[in-house]
Amino acid sequence: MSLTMSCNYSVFVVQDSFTRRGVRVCCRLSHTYTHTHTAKMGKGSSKLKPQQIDELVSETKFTSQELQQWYKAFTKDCPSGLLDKDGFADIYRQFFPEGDAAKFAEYVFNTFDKDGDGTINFREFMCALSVTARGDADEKLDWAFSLYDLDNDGFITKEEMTQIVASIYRMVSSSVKLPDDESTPEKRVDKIFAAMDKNSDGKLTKEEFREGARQDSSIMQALSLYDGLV
Ligand SMILES: [Ca+2]
Ligand SMILES: [Ca+2]
Ligand SMILES: [Ca+2]
Repeated sequence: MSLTMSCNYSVFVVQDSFTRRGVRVCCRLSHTYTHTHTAKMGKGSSKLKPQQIDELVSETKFTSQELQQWYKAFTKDCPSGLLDKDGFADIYRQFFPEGDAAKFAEYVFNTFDKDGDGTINFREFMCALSVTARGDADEKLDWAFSLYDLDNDGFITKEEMTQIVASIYRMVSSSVKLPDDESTPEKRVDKIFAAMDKNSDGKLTKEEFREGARQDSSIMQALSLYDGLV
C-alpha cells in the first residue's frame, strides 16, 4: 500500500469527526494524492469501462475523470481489484501505530462492504468515499448511524455504541487525554445517550441521532475521538 493511497484512506478516519478540519485534511490529501498518482501513471494502466463510469458518476459525487484516477490508484494498490479486511486494517495501523486498530477497522470495513462478501470492490469503495468525503451533513450522519447500528435493525443500542467506542479507545490508546466523564467507553456512551436518547428507552433511532447531532455539535465530537489527532 503506497503512502499517498494510505493517506487518502485515512479520510475515513478523519471524516468521521464531521469537522471542518476533517474536510480540509481530506481536500489536501486528495489533492496530493491526485497529483502524485497522475504523475506516476504511464500508458497501459487499467481503465474503467464506459458503462461502469456512467454508473458510478450517477451513484457518486465524483466526475468521470476523478473516477478514472481513483481506479488506477485502487488497482495499483489492490491488483486483484478487491480490498480485504487485513489490507484495510493495515491502513489504520499506520495512523495509529501505538494502539490496536483492528477492531475499529473491522467495523468501518463492514460499513463499506455493502454486499457483505468480505471484500471491498471499487464500486463499494467509491460509494463510501463519496459519502464520507463529499456527502452533506445528513448523508454523513446516516453513514455514521450505519457504522454504529451493528445489527442493522434501525436502532443503536447502548451495547452497540459501547462496542464501537471501545474499539476507538483501543485504537487511539494513550494518545488522547480524556476528561473524567469520558474516561471509559461506558461513561462516554452514557454521556452521548443522555443527550441523544430523548425518550430514554436505551436505544437511538435515526431521528434521535440526527436531532442530537444537529442540536449539539459537541455530541458529534463525543462520537468521535479523532479530532485533533490529524
Ligand atoms: Ca463487497
Ligand atoms: Ca442495532
Ligand atoms: Ca430512544
